[in-house]
Amino acid sequence: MGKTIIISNRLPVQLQISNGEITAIPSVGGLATGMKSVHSGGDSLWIGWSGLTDEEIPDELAPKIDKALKEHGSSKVNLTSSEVDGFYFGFSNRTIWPLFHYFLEYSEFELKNWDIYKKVNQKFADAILEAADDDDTIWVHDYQLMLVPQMVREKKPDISIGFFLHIPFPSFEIFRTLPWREKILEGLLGSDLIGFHTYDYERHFLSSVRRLLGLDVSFNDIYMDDRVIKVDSFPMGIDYKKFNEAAKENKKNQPENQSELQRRLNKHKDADKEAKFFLSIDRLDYTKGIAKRLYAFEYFLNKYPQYKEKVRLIILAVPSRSNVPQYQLLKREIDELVGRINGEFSTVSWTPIWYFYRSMPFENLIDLYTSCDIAWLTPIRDGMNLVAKEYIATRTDQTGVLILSEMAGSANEMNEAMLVNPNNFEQTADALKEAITMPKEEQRERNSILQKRLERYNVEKWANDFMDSLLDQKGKDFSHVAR
Ligand code: GDG
Repeated sequence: MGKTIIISNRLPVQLQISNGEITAIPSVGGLATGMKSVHSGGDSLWIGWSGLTDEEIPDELAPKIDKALKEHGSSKVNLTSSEVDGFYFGFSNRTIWPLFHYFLEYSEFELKNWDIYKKVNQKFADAILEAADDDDTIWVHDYQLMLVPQMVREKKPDISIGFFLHIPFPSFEIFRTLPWREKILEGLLGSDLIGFHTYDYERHFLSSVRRLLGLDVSFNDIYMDDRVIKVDSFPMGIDYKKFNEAAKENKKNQPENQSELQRRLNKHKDADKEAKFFLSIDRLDYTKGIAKRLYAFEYFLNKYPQYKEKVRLIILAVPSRSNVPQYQLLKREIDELVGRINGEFSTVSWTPIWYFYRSMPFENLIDLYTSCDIAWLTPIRDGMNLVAKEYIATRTDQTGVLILSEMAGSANEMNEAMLVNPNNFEQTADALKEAITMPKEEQRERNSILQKRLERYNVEKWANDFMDSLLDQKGKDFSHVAR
């Protein structure tokens, strides 16, 4: 068996240039962690964009960068700033991202961006072809690279290719509006295995394949020429141990070792034992429903005024894609809403919303998870939502309430959470009240079930299941099924 090649838009390392020297710092994100079991040792390679455009890399530093990346088992695809604009900010984030999250009205169908998307996907495919041997296994990640599987298949017909989509696959009625819908499907069908977070996304994809390409689909197998492509769901997990152990350490922290944030949170809790903290953490993205959550919070305070001065909503909104206009508009809307609600309800001793627009270090994330009584995560549409899983993993005494949107992929595996429709303010306000008053015993009952599930189906298991399924698919003899 050959090596494993992982391909994603971004590499799992961050490059830092200082005084002509390069440092490559491994990322701590979910994907990088999850792939550890696959991307370790000498027999794997990760191909992706470094985050620096060609214009940002001085010629004399290019070899140093390649060397630094090689030490992390990585190799970069070079992109110019206009390619990043058309491929990443353009087609990926202004066409596919909104469309696949059902924001049809935000989706732009620009021929120019589609052309750049194709060109950049070819760059990624070429980088794979340059590095790959016939017995290698290729794992392509996410919506930025949907044409890559077919581009590789054309040149290496027998190589093993898997693809995983981290965002929803929309229903046929939405997907059919894309002018390049057949091309996207054909691109994906270069794979041997196509994975989604949920069974619903899998069904939507199969339905589009059947209706747009007229291919034969039987159960979760697609018959195409002399190939059989398997489609399956692999709900992504988290590094449960990492979050759980970080929370245990956090609890042990003496005041002198605590972060400023943790000290402040504790001070407020000590001052009023009845007070409750609601927690909202997302990238600042219109799919995450942050503005709706703020309206629902206002509705809650009006409907249940007895909780004024008793509850506090902590919002961590992580800056994201801030040069895409929809994101700039959303930022303004959220800034205004927070200002308006705080202006309307604040008293001399109470500010209802604490709003952080930034990315926080991991330790502070754990401070928030462990200190907040209720996690309120209600995306309008979300492929999975790992924050919901991380919150539960940090609840070492098993208390805490998770209010989760039905529209998050994770809701499928987290039935013991309080599931709500983010558009239903009445239901959400009632859920908040129920969460505040939920007996600790009930919280523990719900969370112990969730924790067991998350610990078992962790991110390493997710990656291994996908790889096993891909190897299994490759090992099958399909010569008799050619149709
Ligand atoms: C996409 C899909 C799918 C957040 N703020 C900070 C921080 N985070 C970390 C969280 C979590 C991750 O970022 C966010 O993951 P999500 O799954 O919630 O959301 P997306 O970024 O939209 O991810 C999503 C995912 O891919 C995986 O397939 O679940 O549906 O949209 O791990 O912990 N980390 C730090 N500081 C922060 O301020 N350190």
